[in-house]
Parts: sequence; structure tokens; C-alpha cells
Amino acid sequence: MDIWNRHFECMDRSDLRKIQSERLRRTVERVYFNVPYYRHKLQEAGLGPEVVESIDDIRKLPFTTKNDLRDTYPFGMFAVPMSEIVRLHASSGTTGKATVVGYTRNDVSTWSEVMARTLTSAGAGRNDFIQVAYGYGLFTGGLGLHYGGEKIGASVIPVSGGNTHRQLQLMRDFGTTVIACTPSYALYLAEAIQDNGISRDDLKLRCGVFGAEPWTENMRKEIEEKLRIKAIDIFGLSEIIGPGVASECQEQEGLHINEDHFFPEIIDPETLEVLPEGSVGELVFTTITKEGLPLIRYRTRDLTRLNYSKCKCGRTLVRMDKCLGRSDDMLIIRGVNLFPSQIETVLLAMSEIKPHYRIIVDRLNNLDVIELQVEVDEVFFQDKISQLQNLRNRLQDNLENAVGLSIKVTLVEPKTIERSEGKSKRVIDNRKF
Ligand code: DLL
Repeated sequence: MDIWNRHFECMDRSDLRKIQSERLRRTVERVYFNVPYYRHKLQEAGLGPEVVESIDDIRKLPFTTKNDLRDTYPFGMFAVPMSEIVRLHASSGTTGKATVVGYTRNDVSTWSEVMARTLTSAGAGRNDFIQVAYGYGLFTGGLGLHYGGEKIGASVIPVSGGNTHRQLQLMRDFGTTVIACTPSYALYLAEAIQDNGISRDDLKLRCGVFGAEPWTENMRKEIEEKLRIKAIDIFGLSEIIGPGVASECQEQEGLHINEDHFFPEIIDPETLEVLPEGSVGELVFTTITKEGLPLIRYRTRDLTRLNYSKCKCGRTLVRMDKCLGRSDDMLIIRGVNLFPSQIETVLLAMSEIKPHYRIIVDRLNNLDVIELQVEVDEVFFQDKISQLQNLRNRLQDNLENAVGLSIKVTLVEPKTIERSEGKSKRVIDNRKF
């Protein structure tokens, strides 16, 4: 099997450490001198730009969280003047404010490089037709896969998300060999293929690169059987670069992290201590080559484990386990990140509505659906039905505007939603992960 960048992907680990040490040193200098927010943080911790001698010194550095990005919204953590930023992307923040990320020209080229590695390790090459059914736009999925696909010389089909009929038509007419989308959409497509009477023999699909949301080994089996393809897990987050942070190889035994660009650690989310090798904990990344938005010890909130043993594929890059949980309450609905607090903000802005609500997430025909049950004042139930409908429509619109997802709203009478003592259980997630 091909390896895109044998030099870095199969490097002796002691050589890799030297490179990581040097790159970390330069990154800390860069943020110290170019990002006032980081300079204050480092000074507060009594640290100067010379603190890093080797990669081991990373443990002395302060953490960065989504809140830091929110506090400096939109561009406050950028380390270069805007004239050097050639691309902006964004993902949801905890209060409705997006997390904005910026790329220099070199960052875009790093991103294409790590995506080329991702696609090559999935088994794709210049003769493939890659149908990119991740969303194009502020979300990093579409353009990330797009640039990687072009870099390896494949024929990229930039169809973006949704419009299943068109997806199927292109898949058949163009002879798509690689499909890139969320795993839940892959299952949806599999069923749509059947329902539309398309014979699998009319399709040339042979592999899929799936990520942006958690999925289980069972889902993988189902996708592989139904679509008759190899299903590869790809992982990433916008703050670090987008997709391209880590990806599986043909062995499908963990996702290789592009450690020469993104240095991983596993910490205990409560004590913030680095955990011994092999422990499950929260994944933390330091970008060591990014120019636009370098991040130091960024807390991803994703829970996983690192495996440093050499992989059968020959790559020496550390592997992370499939990522199944988070240490915060973020939900991923059809690939869109959603914090319950975003919904709460919308509710609190509408005086007719009581802040008693429940979010129910389900997966129907392999598509995530989300319902919000919320209590409204009794008078609405005594009045004309039209008033109730009107309120529901307004709430539905406000929600869609705020979170970018259509949410089914059910208005219920006061005191129908179970009250709980202590921590309330506002989210019921019936999807099987
Ligand atoms: O989801 C980037 C991406 C696009 C990855 C396309 C893969 C494919 P964000 O929108 O910032 O970026 O969401 C990042 O999604 O912290 C994880 O919680 C979750 N996530 C991403 N990939 C996986 C995966 C993109 N393979 C957040 N398995 C991350 C489980 C994933 N969770």
C-alpha cells in the first residue's frame, strides 16, 4: 500500500522527537511575540519564550480551551496580520458565537499535505473519483477533502452534502470510487441505493472516508456490508486544522496522528494531569507548524487513548483509538456541533417560553433527528390553536437561525417535563453509538 510521505510517516521516533522539539520551540516563540493573549497567559505562568528546550517541556505550558477562542472572537488569537490570512472557517461555539479559524497560505498547504496522507492511507490514489459529500462552506469537511483529493491527483467531485438523488446519480454516472461523508449519511446513502433500485454492480465504490461524528465498529460493519466498501475513520477538528489530524490506514487498528504537525497528549479532564501511556483520557493537541492560528495544548474534549506501538502498515506515527465520547455535553447532529446551551440561549430570549425543556435525539432511517420539548405558559393552551402554532413556528425559526439545524419543536403544558433534583438530564440521546 502506498504511503504519501514516507519520510515523515515512517520516521524513526527519536528523530521525530527532535523535529517536534524544534517545532514546539518555534511555535511558543511565535505565540509569545505575536499573540498578546498568549503572551499574558505565559507571563502569568511565569514563563518566557525560552521555556521550551525539548518537547517534554510542553507540560509546563498552559492549556487553551474553546472559551479562550470565544473570548478573543473573532480573530484575537491569530498570530499573523490579516493580510496573511487566505482562508477563514468556523464551527459552533458554546454560546452561539462561532469559533473562527484562519489559515495562511502555508497552513492551507499543510492541510492539503495531511489530507493527502489521509486519502492515501485510505487507499485512494490518482485514478480515483472522490465524491466529496461533506458540506462545503464554513465547515472544514468539504474543502479539506477537496484539497487533499486534488493533491493526490484524484478526480474530485465537489457535490457537497445533501441532495441524495443527485449523489446517487453522480455516483453511478461518474463512477465514483471513493465516497467522503459522515458515517450516518453513508448508511443513509446505502439505503437510498437499495430503495432506488440501483444495483450495487452499477457502482464502482470501493472505499469511504468517514468522520466528523462518532461511529461504532458495528456501524462500520454495517456500512462495509451494505456498500461493499472499506470504511475508513478520519478524525479532525477545525481548531487544529479540520479533517487531516488523524486517520486510519488499511489495518483499521487506530488512527495515525500527524504528529509532526499536531502533538498529542492525553490528560485527566478533572485534574489536568498528563496520564500514563495507554490510559483513556481527554485528547489535547498542540499545533507545531501552524502559522495563522497556532494553539498550545488545546483541549479537544474528545476521549480516547494513544498507542505508540509500530503499526503493521509501517507507519511509526502514534495511533489514537476510535473516538467515542466527549468530556463535555456537545452533541454532533448530522455533522453539526451543537451545545444544549445554544438552545437554551434561544429559549431564554423568548418570554412566552419557560426554561424547562428536554432535547431528544434519535436516528431515523440513519438520519439524526432532534426534537425539543419545551413548556409554555398555560394561556397558550386555552387560546386558539393558531397562537400555539404561531409560537411553535417562531421558535423553530429562531432555533434554525441560531444553530443551523432544523429542530422539531413540541410545546407542552407547564410541569409536564420531569423535574430532577441535582443535575437535570436535559438531553436524551437515543442513537446507538
Ligand atoms: O468535524 C472536521 C472533520 C470533517 C473531521 C470531516 C472528519 C471529517 P469540527 O466541526 O470542528 O470539525 O468538529 C470536531 O467532531 O472534536 C470530535 O468530537 C468530532 N469528530 C470529528 N471526527 C470524528 C471521528 C470536524 N472520526 C469534533 N470520530 C471533534 C468521532 C469525530 N468524532
